[in-house]
Amino acid sequence: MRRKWDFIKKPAAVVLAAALCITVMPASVKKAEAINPIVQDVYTADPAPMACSDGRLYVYTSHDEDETLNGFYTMNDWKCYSTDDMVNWTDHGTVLSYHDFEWAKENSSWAGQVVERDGKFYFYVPINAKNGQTAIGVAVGDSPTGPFTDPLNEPLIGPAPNYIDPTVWVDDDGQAYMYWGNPDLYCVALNEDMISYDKEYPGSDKGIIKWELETNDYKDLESEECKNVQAQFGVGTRMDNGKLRRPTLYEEGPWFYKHDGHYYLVYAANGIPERIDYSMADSPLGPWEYKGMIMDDNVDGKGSGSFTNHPGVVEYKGHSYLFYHTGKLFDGNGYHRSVAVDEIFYNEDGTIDTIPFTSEGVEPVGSLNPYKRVEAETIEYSNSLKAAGSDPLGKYGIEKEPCSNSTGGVNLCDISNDDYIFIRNVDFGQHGAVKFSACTAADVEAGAVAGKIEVYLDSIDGDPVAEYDVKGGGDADTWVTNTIEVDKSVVNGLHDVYMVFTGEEENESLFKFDYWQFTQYEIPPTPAPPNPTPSAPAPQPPVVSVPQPPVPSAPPAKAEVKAPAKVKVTLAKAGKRSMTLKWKKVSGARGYRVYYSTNKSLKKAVKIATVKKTKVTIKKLKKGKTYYARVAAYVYDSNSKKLFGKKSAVVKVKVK
Ligand code: FUB
Repeated sequence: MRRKWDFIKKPAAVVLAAALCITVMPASVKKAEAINPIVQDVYTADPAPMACSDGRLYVYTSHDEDETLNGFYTMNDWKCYSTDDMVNWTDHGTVLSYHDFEWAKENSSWAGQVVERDGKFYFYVPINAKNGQTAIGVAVGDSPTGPFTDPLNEPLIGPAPNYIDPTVWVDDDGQAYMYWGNPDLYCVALNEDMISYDKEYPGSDKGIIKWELETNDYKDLESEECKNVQAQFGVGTRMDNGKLRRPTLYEEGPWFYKHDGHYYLVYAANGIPERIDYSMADSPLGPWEYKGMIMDDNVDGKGSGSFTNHPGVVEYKGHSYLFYHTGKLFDGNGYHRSVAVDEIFYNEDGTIDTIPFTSEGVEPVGSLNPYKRVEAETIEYSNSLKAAGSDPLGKYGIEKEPCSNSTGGVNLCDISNDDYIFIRNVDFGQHGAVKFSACTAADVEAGAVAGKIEVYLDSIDGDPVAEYDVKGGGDADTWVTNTIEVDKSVVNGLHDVYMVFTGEEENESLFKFDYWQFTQYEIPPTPAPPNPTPSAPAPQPPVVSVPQPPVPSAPPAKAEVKAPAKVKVTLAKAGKRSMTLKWKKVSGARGYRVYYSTNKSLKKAVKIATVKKTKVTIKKLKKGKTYYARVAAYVYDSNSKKLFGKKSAVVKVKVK
């Protein structure tokens, strides 16, 4: 049967087509296949990433409601998503709302940020007080996903005009600072409790340090003070009603952090439409030095689709990322924004290269372990969300809801025939999987089949590797977990996984899906060698029976796996901000790891790329820089861990 998604190809094909500038698919399909925007079922804005001590990267977002009221931001809560590979994102649902602040009003839940300190999570948000003025509140939680509660029962600061967009950084000496504001910029030094600030901070006005950035503050644009703020935040020309309103470029949405000894303030800049600019300083309170643009509002003649932008910068697994928002999701615009991510690069002096907004997003920095419980809401994309852009009636396919299962979180719901989810880079290991389990709920009689989950590897063409019958438990909220067998000779190695849901054509709510898990094949213990041939029996003393403790069984013997041979690189060629490497195939290799850096000895700032083929093109490199690279092959050892062979000789490429 031809399915409604038969024409969709693998994301790799889309990326390749995009790279070759070949238009092979309708734009809507390309959107569905790309990993930017990273959230595709609701509109999200103002991303605030946090690399958590639990090893995951969390991104907190504000939320543009589907229905925009009074032609203005309609925003009532904040959402949270996490990943540990940068491509598969787990949805943690709504983690904070204006209801959590008794003193606050609806429709003003704007750009927040979460900061971890001493095992607690502090969620700083701008929100209007009941009198309608902006204010900054703080809520505290014991886990990155909350619950968060307001310990103050009043704003941390404000209400006052234009108190929006707080950003917090805890410096190396333990002193935390919070910047905020549009169009003026403010900062306070937070106390150690993170929910109050030092009202007597030297040089402040009752604790507040202010950078005056509006024209009104400077009758004389040639004044020392005006020139001083322009040196810190650039020379701006934003006009309103024919009058210059901003003599600087700073607009709003500051993101404050430290990297490699330099302090950074990255912010929305240059009026409307906003781009992203940055300033640097040697100390947390400046003076700042304006450094330029990081992301334009227009790339190749195409706008981002949103008149605002909002940065969030984070270091994760050896990479630096810029989170931002665009209007690129289906039906997107300035009040229907969507969070995206691209990698950013620092030059040796700490300055940051300009990057475009992309639809490809970033490369994976890890693989997904299918032998641990995986939430069904952990996906790279689905054919049935807003991103697919194929829903003329405005009823998007798969939805998510708070999960009624005892484990909480969210689950997938409103699943209909031929909807699918896509999970990238799933590592089944060398020995493979023998079982597949899923936890679902369906509003059918106990034991009756409500639909199927078909699991495909790498492509939805061909045969599924698992066909799981979703059975009911009697009502829509009785959760049922079943297990089926799968063939380990097929389900092994690294794959992208499609889970396709099938069932009655007309039913728009076949079942709900909470989580899934595979079971790994366990190598059976090697049988003990036979006893040596007994020699002639010696005379024996009388037998006395003594109770013996049970003998512990020996751990299963593991077959020894040899490391693969050294790689020989045959081509190292420069491209425009890219380099292409080719090497000879190594017998038995399951994949290759490429190590590259601008550091000659390949000891510092080394990045890696893991590939299956004997060729790679590494993109987004620094223009004009010389890169050094080496390649190693790997196999899987008996514990399904990668076992690397010797690295190739170092090759050198000067990027164009
Ligand atoms: O999301 C509402 C406002 O738009 C934010 O607070 C600003 O940073 C801009 O993104």
